[in-house]
Amino acid sequence: MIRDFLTLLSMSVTFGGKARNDEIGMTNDDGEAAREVAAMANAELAGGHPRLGSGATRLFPFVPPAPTPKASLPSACRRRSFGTRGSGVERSGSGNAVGGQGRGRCGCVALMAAVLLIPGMLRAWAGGPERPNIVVVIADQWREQAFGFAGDPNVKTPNFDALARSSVRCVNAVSGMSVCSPTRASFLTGQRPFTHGVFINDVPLDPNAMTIGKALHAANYETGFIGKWHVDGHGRLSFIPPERRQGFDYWKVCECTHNYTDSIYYGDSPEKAHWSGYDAIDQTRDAVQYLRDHAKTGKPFALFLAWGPPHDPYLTAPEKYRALYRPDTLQLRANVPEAQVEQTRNFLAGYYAHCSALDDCIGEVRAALAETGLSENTVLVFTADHGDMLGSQGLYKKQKPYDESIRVPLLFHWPRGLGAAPRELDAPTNSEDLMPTLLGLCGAPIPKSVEGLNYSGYLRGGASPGDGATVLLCAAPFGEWDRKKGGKEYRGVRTTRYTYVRDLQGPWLFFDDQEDPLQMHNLLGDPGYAAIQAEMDALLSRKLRERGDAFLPGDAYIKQWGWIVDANGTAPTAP
Ligand SMILES: [Ca+2]
Repeated sequence: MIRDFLTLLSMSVTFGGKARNDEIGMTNDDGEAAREVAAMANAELAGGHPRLGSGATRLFPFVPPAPTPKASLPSACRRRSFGTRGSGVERSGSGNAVGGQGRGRCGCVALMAAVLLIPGMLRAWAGGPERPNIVVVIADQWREQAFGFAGDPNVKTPNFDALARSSVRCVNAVSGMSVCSPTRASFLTGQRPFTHGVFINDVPLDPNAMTIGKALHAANYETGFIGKWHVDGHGRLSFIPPERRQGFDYWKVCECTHNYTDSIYYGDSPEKAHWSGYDAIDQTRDAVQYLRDHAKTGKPFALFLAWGPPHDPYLTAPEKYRALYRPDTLQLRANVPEAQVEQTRNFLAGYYAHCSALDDCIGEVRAALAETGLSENTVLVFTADHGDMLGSQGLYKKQKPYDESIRVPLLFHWPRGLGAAPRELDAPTNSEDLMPTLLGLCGAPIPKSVEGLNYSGYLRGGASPGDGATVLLCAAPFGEWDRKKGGKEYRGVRTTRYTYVRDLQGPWLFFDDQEDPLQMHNLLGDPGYAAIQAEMDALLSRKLRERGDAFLPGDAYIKQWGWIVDANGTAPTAP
C-alpha cells in the first residue's frame, strides 16, 4: 500500500512540473520537499532505502563513475556496485534532477508536499480502464529484411504480414548499438549506451535505473516480463532477485540462453524451472495465460515477451518449421559473396524456420487478444534487439553498421489509438526511443532521465520529433566481433537515405541506401557525392558533439566504467 502511494506520489512530484511538449519534467521551483518525497518513493521503488541513495549523477564522459571496492562485488564480471547509487530518476547536467538526494529532511515537509499534490495526482491517474494495455514482443536477432511484409522472397510469416497490414510500421527503425545487452538496456531505460553504461554484453544495468517497468508501475500498471532479459550481468543462468527486476512484477525470466529446446527460467524462487519443448512457444503460451488472467481485472497492464530465436543456433527450431525451408531453393541477397553462399543457405533455412515458429507464436498472441476483447485498446509492439548479417558483406551476426545488422522490425498495432489502416513512417528511430514512445502512447509521464525521443505524436500522424538522423556506434568491440575478428570502434549516422560511418582512423563507410539498398558501393571519395559526404561528416560531428561523445578508443570506456573484460574485450559470462 505504502509502495503504491509513494510510487504514485513520486510520479506526481517528479513529473508534475511544467509540461514541455509530451514530456513533463521536474523544475527547479518544485522545491526541496518534493525532492525529498520523490527520493523516498524512488528508493522504495528500487528496493533501497531513501537515506542511502548517494544521488550520484552521470552523463558520460563528463562524470566518471565512482570506484567501488572489489570486496563488495556480487559478480566476478564487474568492478562497479550499484547498491549505493541514487534513484536513477535524475539526469545529470540538468541541474534539476529528482531523487536519490538522500537528504535528512523532516518527514512533515514530505507530508505537506503530499497534501498539495494528491489532487493533481488523482486527476492524472483516474482514468484507469481507458488507458491502453501494452504488449511488447521482442525477438532476438531478427533483421528487418526477413519478413514477408518487408519483401523477403523466402520467409513464411503470414501472421506478421497480417499484423503489419493493420499497424504503423517504422521502416527505418535502427538498433544503434546492434548487440544484445546495450539495446535491451536502452529499451528499458530510454537512455543511450554511454549513459546506462551497458555498452558491452553481460555487464549489469544499474538496479536503481529508472526503467519503463518502474515508470509504468508508478502509473498504476501491472507489469510482467517473460523470456530473455540480459541486462543483469550476474551470469547468464543465474537467479535474478526481485530488487534487480527493474519494476516488473510478474516474472518468468532467464538472463540469457540459446538452448531453446532445454531452456530454463526463474520466477520468484531461486529454484530453476524449465520451459517445455521449444521455449518461445511455451513462453508465448504463458503470455497468453497472462492476457486471459489480466483481461478480467480492469487494471491496465504492460507485458514484455522476449523470445530467444531466431538468434543462432539456427538449426534448432521444431521439425515442422524446419521442413518448410530447403537451403538450395532460397534466394540470397545479392550482397552475399560467392564464398559464403553455401553456408549462408544452410544458416538461412534454419533462421527462417525459427522465424516461422515465432510467426505462429505472434498468431497465438493476437488470437488471445481478440478472444479476451483486448485487441482494440492494447498497444501491441513488435521489434527485435538487432539484426543478423547472415552472409551479407561476407559477415555474420551483428555489431556491424550495415543495414542487415542495424535495422530491426518495429510495428505498433493499436486500433483505438492509431487506427487499423497500415502506415509506413520513415523517420529513423533508435533503441532508446521505444521507452518514451510507449509512455507517450499511454499518457504516462516520461522521466527526466530519458534521452530517447517520444515518437507517439508521430505515430498518431504528427511531425517527427527527430532531425531525420540517428547515431550508430560500437563503443568497444567484443565477443563475436572482437578485434581478432575485425571488430573495431565506430560512430556513424543513419538517415532516411544515407549511412555514414567513421572508425578511429577516419571515414570508413558511406552508402546511398536509396540508390544502393544492399550497400555494395562505398561512396567515400566519389566526386559525385563529395558535397553530401561533407554534409554527412558534419552531421556526424554535430551529433557526437551534442551528446558529448569524444569517440575514444574502447578501452577508455571499459576503464572508466570499471568493467572487467578478458583479453578480447569480453565480459565473463559463466553461469
Ligand atoms: Ca541479441
